[in-house]
Amino acid sequence: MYRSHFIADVTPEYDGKEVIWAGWVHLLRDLGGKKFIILRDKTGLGQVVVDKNSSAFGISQELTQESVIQVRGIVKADKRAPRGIELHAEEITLLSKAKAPLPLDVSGKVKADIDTRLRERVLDLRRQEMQAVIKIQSLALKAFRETLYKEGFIEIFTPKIIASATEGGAQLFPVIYFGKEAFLAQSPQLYKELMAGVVERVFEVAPAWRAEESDTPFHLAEFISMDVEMAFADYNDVMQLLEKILHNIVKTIKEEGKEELKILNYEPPEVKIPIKRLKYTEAIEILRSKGYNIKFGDDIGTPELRILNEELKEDLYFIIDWPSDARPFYTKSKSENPELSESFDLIYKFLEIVSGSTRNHKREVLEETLKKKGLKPESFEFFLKWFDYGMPPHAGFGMGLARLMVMLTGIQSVKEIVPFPRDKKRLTP
Ligand code: AMO
Repeated sequence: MYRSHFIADVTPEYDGKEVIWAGWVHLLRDLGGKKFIILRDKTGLGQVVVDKNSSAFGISQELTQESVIQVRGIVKADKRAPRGIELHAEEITLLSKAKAPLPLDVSGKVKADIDTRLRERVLDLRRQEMQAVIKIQSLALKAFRETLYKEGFIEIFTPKIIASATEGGAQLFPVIYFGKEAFLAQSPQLYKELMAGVVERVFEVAPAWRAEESDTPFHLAEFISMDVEMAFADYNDVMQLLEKILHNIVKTIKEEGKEELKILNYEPPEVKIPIKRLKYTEAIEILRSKGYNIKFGDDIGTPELRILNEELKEDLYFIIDWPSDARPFYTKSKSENPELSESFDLIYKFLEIVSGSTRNHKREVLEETLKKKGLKPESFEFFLKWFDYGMPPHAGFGMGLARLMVMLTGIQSVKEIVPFPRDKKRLTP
């Protein structure tokens, strides 16, 4: 048994009892012949006191910051100590000695730049702030899954080595697959659609890969995509589902992540339902009225999104009904105006977090849109074939976890959020 209690579980009521803690040496201090060890475990920090005449004193002299130790001792209630208790060490076992000096200060007193932080990443992740980010992300995933289970969705996995592009060809990572060319999945798009044609309501949380050339704070070469696909539904239905999901995610984090939000000194925005829906054509009009030279069909970039955010006075808004030409081949056009599509992006301030649509569910239409986009229907036969055998109308969306975390933590770069980010410059650690 390495420990009898986590640090935070020991309260002043334990006065006089023996407990065993295990964790990392966060800080060390010498004071009047005594040694103070601030010990850290996953629940927080606790104070260990080593008296000069304790048999643990000898080994305490050898300790370095971030060494891993086990401490057996007697709890003393003391109002002056952090959390009202301290542990008087009787025995210390050194489980793993850390080299000194550390390349990065885990206590957070000495600030490091982002390149140092990413290079010395495991030490950086041990900092309180990063542990809070990791915990908030886990809460977001829990709320995502719970909301979907409640709505009758099933979690699935789809292949990550695939035969063709789904979101445009330029960003594909090729892999050699038994001598043939294959690619890392940019998105589970086509397979999640096929699965919606089996069990109707599916979701997946999995990595996706894009060989992004642009080095922005919001692009990664590998990101976790939270995907949803729903049969017998259109884009309005999935936007409503997304509103519920986001509402529950923020609620869960505010309720269960109070400590973590306090550490980050951040409050995520309330998700007011319904979230504002702005038509693409209205967005273009607003931007033109502000002097932007933007025409129908153009993408709406970050500077333009910032303007919309200011004009709408909403931090969270949908831009709906994008031009059909600007969306992937699987996106359904509006029947009354085929120039526009049944599609949406969810924007947080100036950042696209989610993208979704009603899908084409007729084979002839898919073949036509593939050709229009210069793609060969034959290359997609593995997908199209199943549209001959009963594919229900369906809709869905994909949400980038790291971008969602920008909204949930206030951290302005996905590279700081993801534990081991992959981008053009980084393949290790
Ligand atoms: P899209 O290409 O818009 O849509 O991607 C969906 C969401 O994934 C996130 N994202 C990224 N996050 C970090 N780094 C990247 N390089 C990156 N690229 C995308 C964004 C984005 O909103 N198949 C469709 C979704 C659907 O319609 O179901 C798709 O992939 O948050």
